[in-house]
Amino acid sequence: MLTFYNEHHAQHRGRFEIFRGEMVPCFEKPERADIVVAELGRRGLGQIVTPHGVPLVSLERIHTPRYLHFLRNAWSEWTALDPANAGKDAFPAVWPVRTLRDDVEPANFCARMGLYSMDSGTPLTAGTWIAAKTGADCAVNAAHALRLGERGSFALTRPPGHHAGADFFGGYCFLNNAALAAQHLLDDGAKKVAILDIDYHHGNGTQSIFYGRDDVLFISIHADPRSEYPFYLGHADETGEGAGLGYNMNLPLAPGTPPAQWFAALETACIKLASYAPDALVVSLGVDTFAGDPLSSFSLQSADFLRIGERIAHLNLPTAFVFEGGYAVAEVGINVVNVLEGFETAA
Ligand code: SP5
Ligand code: ZN
Repeated sequence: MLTFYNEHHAQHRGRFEIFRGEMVPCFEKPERADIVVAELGRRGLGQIVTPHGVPLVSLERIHTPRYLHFLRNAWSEWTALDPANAGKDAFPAVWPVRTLRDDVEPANFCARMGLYSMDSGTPLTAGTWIAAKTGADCAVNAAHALRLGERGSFALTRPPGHHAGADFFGGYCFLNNAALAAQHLLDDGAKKVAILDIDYHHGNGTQSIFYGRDDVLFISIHADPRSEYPFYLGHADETGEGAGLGYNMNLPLAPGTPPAQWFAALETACIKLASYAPDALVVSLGVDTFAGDPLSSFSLQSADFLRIGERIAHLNLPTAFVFEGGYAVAEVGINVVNVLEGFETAA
């Protein structure tokens, strides 16, 4: 397992998110990745390296130029509004919902924050761009490692990516690392790629990016969006559109679904993956399905994560793992590395 570690991740450090009318400390915090890298080192699961920087045109393969331009300059615009903003995170407060126009980019910074976001739970901070960009570097490097013959690779980065769409941030995500990895595999010669998203939350950004395409199969196992974030996408009847019809599979599970049923969904996903027979697989690796996770109602145990890695290994596909959610900080290292170790030992 070759791990690409985002050494700039801690520069993205949100202070608070809004929850039930209050500002609460961010669940998505730097300690998450610190603990995973420490556990990886402790278990000796292969080399941990820093990624080569990829050009911005690689990001434009997935994200729109105007969104990237916004994200790169957002912090300097925010602090230009008022020097005192340097000590505060930036949040959106207004959104172009149905009947409002999203084709005219407003000059007003707050209006653009809303245009380019989907929720108010994702603070933008001084180091968001450098952390997100270096994370994208990790993802593309992890994908490229497969093209160079690695059997498994890992993009160890935060902030996560799977909720970010072509032109919006949200759900703690800014750049869609898994989508960037999949696109790089295709751009480097793969014909078919699959993305398996096992985060507790539906990967709405990834789904939306590939929804009309048949060169990327997207499969997501997640809590039913009727009751869990991201709420407005992730239902079973979303199967793709146009050329992409049949290349999107959602396996929503009721809140409180026990591990046995979660693994039954994984089996369904793996059968579909095997029949698609991609050249490579990208796994959106969220471990917020863990019993002790503060954001989730599933109840996987730490040992279950070993089984997940083993099952994925049996697909016998070059596989790039990309870190997504997982907020039980004390166990996040064990759970993530268990997946990777399960994958390695089942080789
Ligand atoms: C990548 C990822 O896992 N993003 C998840 C985004 C979830 N955002 C909504 C969080 C709602 C907070 N609910 C707090 C429940 C406390 N018991
Ligand atoms: Zn999640």
